[in-house]
Amino acid sequence: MSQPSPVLDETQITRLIVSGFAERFLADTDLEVAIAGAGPSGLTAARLLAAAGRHVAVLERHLHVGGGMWGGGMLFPRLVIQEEARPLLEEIHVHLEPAEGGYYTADSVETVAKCTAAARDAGASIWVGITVEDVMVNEADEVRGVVVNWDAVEKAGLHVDPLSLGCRVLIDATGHDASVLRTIQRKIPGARLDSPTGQVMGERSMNSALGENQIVELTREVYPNVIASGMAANAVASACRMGPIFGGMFLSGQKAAQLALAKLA
Ligand code: 48F
Repeated sequence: MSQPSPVLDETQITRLIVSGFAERFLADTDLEVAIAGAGPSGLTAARLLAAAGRHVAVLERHLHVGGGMWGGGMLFPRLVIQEEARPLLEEIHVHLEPAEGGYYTADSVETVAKCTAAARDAGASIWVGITVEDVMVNEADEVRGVVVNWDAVEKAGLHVDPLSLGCRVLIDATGHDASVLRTIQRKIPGARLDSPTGQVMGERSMNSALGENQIVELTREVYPNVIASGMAANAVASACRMGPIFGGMFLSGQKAAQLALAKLA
């Protein structure tokens, strides 16, 4: 016979939520790697770093993860992926359908779910509803952490001070806006990023072949302790956008993880 359910105790439920949150959040105040943005590049970097035993957290401003994956192309929820990125998706059991031209297609909902689950299973924290609104710097203006707040606070325009999480490496995986790097150039006088102008130049109009070719090479440390990944890497250097072909995003996340591991070694 099944046991009767305990009488539900609302205050106990409250304690479980607050203590569970506090325990994990406190542990994440001292990170090896902080990743801003839970799109394909950020989730891939998080999974590979956590699998390598590193203390890593993803901070995502929306209440949902996945970035631009959900909508595929123009809300048609399919992702197109090239051969080079196939192993990164097969190792997390995403079903890839071979298609004409040597491409593969995948269901975007399944891909978001499996990238997310794999990153969590590997041990990465994923915080949603939290915006990276600034960075912490040392005397030499090198980045040594992220400054975070609830996205709801930012949206409501409330005057509420943020909190800070330390990290040795920050990955800007915030997509087309490269929003963390733009904050660095706005807030750190004289900050020069590794781009032809020393600034975030903004992405160039679409050319899928060029954009996909450039993205892995452009995934690099663009400011001391800050690695640009995914579309943020192309946006820094005025490289092309590529539309709904996603292989480069997963490969960029992989390179960002490799670069972060090298810095932590
Ligand atoms: O845009 P997004 O999916 O970035 P990505 O990994 O992938 C790009 C593709 O989705 C697609 C494409 C394919 O060819 O071009 O667009 O480069 O995910 C970026 C995530 O970062 C979050 C944002 O909500 C999104 O989920 N984000 C942006 N700014 C911040 C942030 C911030 N300041 N703090 C936290 N999260």
